[in-house]
Amino acid sequence: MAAVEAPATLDAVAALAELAPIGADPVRGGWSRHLLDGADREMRAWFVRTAEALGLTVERDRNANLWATWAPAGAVGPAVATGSHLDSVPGGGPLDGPLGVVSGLAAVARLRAEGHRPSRPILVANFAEEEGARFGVPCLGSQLLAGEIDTDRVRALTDVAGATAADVLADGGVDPAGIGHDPARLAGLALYLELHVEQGCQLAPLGHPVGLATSILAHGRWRVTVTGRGDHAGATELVSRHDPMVVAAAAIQAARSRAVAADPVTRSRATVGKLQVVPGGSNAIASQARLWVDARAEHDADVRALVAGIVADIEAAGEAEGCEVTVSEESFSTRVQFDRDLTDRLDAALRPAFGEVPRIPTGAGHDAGILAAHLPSAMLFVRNPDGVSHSPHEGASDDDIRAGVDALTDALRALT
Ligand code: HGY
Ligand code: MN
Ligand code: MN
Repeated sequence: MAAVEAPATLDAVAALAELAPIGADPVRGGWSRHLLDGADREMRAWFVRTAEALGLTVERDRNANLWATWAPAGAVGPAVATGSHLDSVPGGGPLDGPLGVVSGLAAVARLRAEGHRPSRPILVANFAEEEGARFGVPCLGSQLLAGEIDTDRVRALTDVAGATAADVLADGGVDPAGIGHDPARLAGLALYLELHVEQGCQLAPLGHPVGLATSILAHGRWRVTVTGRGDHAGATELVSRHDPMVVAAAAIQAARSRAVAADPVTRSRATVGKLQVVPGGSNAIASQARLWVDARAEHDADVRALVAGIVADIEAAGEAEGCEVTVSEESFSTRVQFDRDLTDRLDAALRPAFGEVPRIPTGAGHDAGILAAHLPSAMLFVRNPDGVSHSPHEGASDDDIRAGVDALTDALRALT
C-alpha cells in the first residue's frame, strides 16, 4: 500500500531566512526590492514555488498582484484573504511585507496539515508595489484592483531611470492595457486580514506578542521641485545666488516645525526622506532640488492643513531666494477605520491562546487600508521590540514571529 504523504508545512522563521539573500542591498544596507526588478522577480518566484509546494494554486491578476488559493472540496463562496507585500522601501527591513506573506502561507499549510476543512476558500496575496518605491504611488496593486487610481496616470508613471510603469509591467508579462478596477476579483473576496510587523512600539510595553489594528492615519506624498540657477561655488557672490538647496533646507525645517506645532492635537508628522540634487556637484550651486514631503495626521483635513502650512513656508523661502517652487500631490490615502465586527471576531478567535489582545492605531499605510473601503478588513500586528521599521534594524523575535503565525492560524480557522 502506498504511503499517504502528509501535507507540507512551512516554518515562517526558516522561510524568512531563505528570503534574506534576495535583494540584500550592499550600498544602503537592508533590502531593496522594487516592482518587477530582479529582486522582486526572485521574491515572486519564491512565492509561486513555495505556495505550489504547499498544494496551493497560484495566479497573477491583471494588476501584477499574486494570489495563492486553497480551495479544497466544500470550500465555496467568497474567499477569506490574507497576505501582504514582498516589495520594500529602499534599504528597508526584512519583515515589512514579507512577514505577512510568509505567515499567510505558513498558516494555510498548518490548517491543511491539521485536517481543517474550510467552508470558504482561503487566499494568500502578494500585493504589487505596496511601498511605491519604484513609481512613487503606494499600494499601487491594491489601488488598481479597487479602481481607486486612474490607469492612464499609472501607465505614464516613471521610475528613476525614466522607464514607464507601462513598459515595466509589459516587460514583466503584465498587459498594461488591462490594468485597473477588477470588480470580479473583489467580489470573490469576503474579507481581508493582513498580518504585519508592528511599526512603532506599542506592544512591547504592554507585554503582548500580537495586537489588532484600529485605524491608520490619513497620509500622502507631495513632490516639491525647486528651480534656481546653477553656478560656480567659488565665483558667485552670495547676494546674487538663487540656490535651491537653501529652499530645500527651509522645506525640511518647515516639515518638522509645522508637524511639531500640530502634533499634540492631530497626531501630525511630516518627513522629507528623499532629496535629489541637480546636477549634484560638490563645487556647484545646484540648479534644481527635488524633494518629497510625506505628511500624516489623524484626519484628512489635518493632513491638508499641515501640508498647506509647509507649502506656504517653502514658497516664502523660494521667493526670498529667487527660486521657482512647484508642488504636486503624488498620493493621498484617506484615514482608515478598520472593521469593528471583524476585529471583534478576531479578538474572540485569539482569546483562548492570547488572552485579551491590545488594539492599537498605526501611522503606516497598508493594502488592508485600501481594501477597507471595499470589504471588511482588519490587521494583526506582531511585536517589534524597538519599533523601528523602514530600516535594516526592523525586527521581531523568532518566538513572536511564530506567535504571529499561531494567531493568524487561529483567526483563519475561525473565519472559515
Ligand atoms: O509608508 C507607509 O506607510 C508604508 O509602510 N507603506
Ligand atoms: Mn512599509
Ligand atoms: Mn508593509
